[in-house]
Amino acid sequence: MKKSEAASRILRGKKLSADLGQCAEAFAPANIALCKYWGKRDQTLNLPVTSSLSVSLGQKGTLTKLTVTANPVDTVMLNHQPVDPSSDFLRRISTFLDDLLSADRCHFHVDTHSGIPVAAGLASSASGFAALTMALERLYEWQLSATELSILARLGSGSACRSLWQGFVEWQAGSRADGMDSFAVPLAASWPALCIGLSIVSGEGKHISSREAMQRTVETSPFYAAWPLKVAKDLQLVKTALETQDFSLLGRTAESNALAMHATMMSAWPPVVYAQPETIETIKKVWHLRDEGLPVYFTEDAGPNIKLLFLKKNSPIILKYFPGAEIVCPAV
Ligand code: 2P0
Repeated sequence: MKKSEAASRILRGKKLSADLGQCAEAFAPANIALCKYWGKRDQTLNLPVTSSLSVSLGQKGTLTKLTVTANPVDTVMLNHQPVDPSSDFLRRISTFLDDLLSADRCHFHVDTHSGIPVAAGLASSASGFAALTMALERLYEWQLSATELSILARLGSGSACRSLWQGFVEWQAGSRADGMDSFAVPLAASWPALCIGLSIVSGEGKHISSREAMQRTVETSPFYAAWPLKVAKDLQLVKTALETQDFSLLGRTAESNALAMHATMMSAWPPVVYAQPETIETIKKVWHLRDEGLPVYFTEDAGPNIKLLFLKKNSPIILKYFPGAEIVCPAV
């Protein structure tokens, strides 16, 4: 099924035209998966093989303003800089707008501000497509449900469906071919003491997109068959950890899940390794500190940056050992 067909199941009968100069803006947080999404059962609709669970990053995310223009094409500004019209970044936004609104739609000036390095494994496409979806909802006054918005955001980028909420969020994989049962739901859990430390090893773009890397993993890794079994177990463990506020269980499950995901990529062919030497150094430092009795764990996504997991009371000592880390305590 085409994306436009899936989108029209939600937008059928809704207003798709707008007046020149009309504008709307929305913010969406970035999210970090504690149990990862890695592999699709449908590449066009971004339907995942497994469910996943994330925590959103509070005020760290993307603010996007849409303005209807008379231009024959979309124009995009990212953090006050014009984006190259031939770039993948702009093409993905325009294609998403075509899929939702049809190809003979009006065009937009998209002014977007991202508080995170784009394409460095810090979920910038997640907050970007979630913010864009919410800005469209406001501009057209569609009055869609959160579930419907989550499905639309997923068509832009899988993990975007989790960025519509703060706190802990589960993306339910679903099984339908049209993806109408593949959306995220916010979880009731809260954990004010939980902190995430963003340790930026490198703000450089990825050498391979997560889209391509996950497909290669599904197709060639001999270990991929084990991944859905690992996720099923880890999802339950993360949920138990959230219910019982068991930090050690949360930390070791999230860390082990991330390492298992990277093991599937490393065993793909050609292999995919996002880590840089500084990534491994940071991981070893985490393990050393844990051996010394400090409860700190990590997770890593499709990039070289490490996200530290620890409790608020340990923030001073974390900052001592990771002086450049940016601390977010998001799950209030
Ligand atoms: C996650 N990642 O669960 C996993 C962990 C990266 C590693 O979701 O192809 O940008 O647009 O659906 O959402 C990044 O993948 O991929 C991602 P597409 P997306 O956060």
